[in-house]
This record gives sequence, structure tokens and C-alpha cells, in this order.
Amino acid sequence: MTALRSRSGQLRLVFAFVIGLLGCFGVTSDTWAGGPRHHRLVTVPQEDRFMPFALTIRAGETVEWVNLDTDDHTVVSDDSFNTAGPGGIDQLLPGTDSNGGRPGRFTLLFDKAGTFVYYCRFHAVLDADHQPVAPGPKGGIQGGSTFGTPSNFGTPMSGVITVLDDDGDEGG
Ligand SMILES: [Cu+2]
Repeated sequence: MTALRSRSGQLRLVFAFVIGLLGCFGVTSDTWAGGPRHHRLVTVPQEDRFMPFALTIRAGETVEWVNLDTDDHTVVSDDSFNTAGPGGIDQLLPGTDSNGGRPGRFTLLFDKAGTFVYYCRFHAVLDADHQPVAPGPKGGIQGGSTFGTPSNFGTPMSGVITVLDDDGDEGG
């Protein structure tokens, strides 16, 4: 009897957890219910970073990267963590210096729920100790300045796009 009781207790816990998850996604789906397909932007400001770092979209939407920096950057899919596809992406985003003064642009369509993890291969490299660093005054990503001294974010140039399915659920 004791074993039975504890098993049903565990089941109740799992059930409550699942309901909780559904509740979270329910809130998310309300936001987009019946909305039109969107074209979303990720920009590279004049710093070594993607803005926003994290973006949540719905399957069927497109994301366009726009490089507003003078330097070249890249969008490379990290397929070890990529469940949304498309995989094998390695796209140059020319900076205004190498593109006749115009921002480099690149658009991807996401038609499958999951997570698209990506980085810039120019600014997400391994150092001699195989630690991820980006070029910068102290390693890491260059940010704004603090009292005239360039600061950095201390992380490689990367980003993540979470693609929810048509019902607003992640995966499935
Ligand atoms: Cu870069």
C-alpha cells in the first residue's frame, strides 16, 4: 500500500508539472493568437554582438540579420544545439566598409519549431587554452565604453532563436 501511495504521489507531481508547462505556453500563445506572419530583425550594432541576443518567433516567420557595423560578421548555425533548422548555415554579413556603405543583410525562413543557436565565427573563437573568446581589448565582445575605457561582455558573439509552432508550443 505504501509503495502504491507514493507512486500515485509521483504521478500527481508529474501531472502538476505538465499542467504548469502548458500554462506557460498558453500565456505565450495568447500573445500571437491569429496574428499575421512576421518578419523579424536581428541587428549587429557597431559592436560585436547580435541584438537581441534571444528572439522568440513562430514557425513560418522569417528572421533577417542586418549588419550595421563597419566590420564584417557572420551567421553560423551551431548544429550541435540546433533543433529548429535550417542547419549548415555559414553566411557572411558584410559590414558597411566592405559593402559600399550599405549594411549586409541575410534572411532565413524558420518553418519548424525548435531552437536555432548561432554564432559569428570571426568573434567566437577558442584561445590557446581552448576557452571561447572574441577579439577585443581584454578578450570577449566589445561593448560600450565605461569612463572612456572600452568594456566587453566577456562572451562570444552568438545568439539564439526559439521557434514556437503554429499553436505557440515549443516543439511538436
Ligand atoms: Cu562578428
